[in-house]
Amino acid sequence: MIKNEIKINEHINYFQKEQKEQKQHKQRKIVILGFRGVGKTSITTRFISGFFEKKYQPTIENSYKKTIEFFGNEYLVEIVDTPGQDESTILPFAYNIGTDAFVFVYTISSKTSFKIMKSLKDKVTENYGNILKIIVGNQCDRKNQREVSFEEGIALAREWECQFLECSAKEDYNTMKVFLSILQEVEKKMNPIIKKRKECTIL
Ligand SMILES: Nc1nc2c(ncn2[C@@H]2O[C@H](COP(=O)(O)OP(=O)(O)O)[C@@H](O)[C@H]2O)c(=O)[nH]1
Ligand SMILES: [Mg+2]
Repeated sequence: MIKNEIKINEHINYFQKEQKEQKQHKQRKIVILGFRGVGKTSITTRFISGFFEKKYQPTIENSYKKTIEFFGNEYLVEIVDTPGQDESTILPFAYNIGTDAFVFVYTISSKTSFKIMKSLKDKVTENYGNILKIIVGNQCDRKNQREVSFEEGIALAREWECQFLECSAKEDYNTMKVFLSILQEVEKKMNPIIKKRKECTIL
């Protein structure tokens, strides 16, 4: 009888501990958009597991979760890797549910993948409203095949009033920064007081 009670207490303690740990996680959901073959899956895989896959495998739709520590907080980050879009794609409503930010990816080696961004952004705004975004020019290791300049990337980001980064999933250059930058933006949006304080410090 006493043994059973101890066991039950252990269970309750374990359950309470688990609940407490879960509460400490800030949950964030990020959706990756862009033309097929730009490296959406590669960027996601780099972030989630640190690997790079040379072989191209079209994505159906995958969701991944990873816990990271960032600015003293623990985040449970969900990444939704999408199959790739073009002008005719209809964006599913599900992309909008609980989403904190969108990562718009193109490859610096394809003007088409860059041009598609405009119609994609229009669709996102039309369907989901004005959600946080970041523009990412991937495959920046392919310098000899560059079709989109760094300046063009910056100009688009100015127009969209969002952040811009070039990265290489292959060389693991700036891939982590993509996610940390957008998480920081989400944090700023959720805690405008912190943002204000930071701005004051800069001044
Ligand atoms: N050189 C280079 N190749 C990349 C990079 N990222 C992805 N790739 C390759 O590009 C192809 C498409 O990548 P994938 O992540 O599947 O693109 P997705 O269709 O947007 O998900 C694959 O063969 C990858 O190995 C990169 O940063 N540099
Ligand atoms: Mg993919």
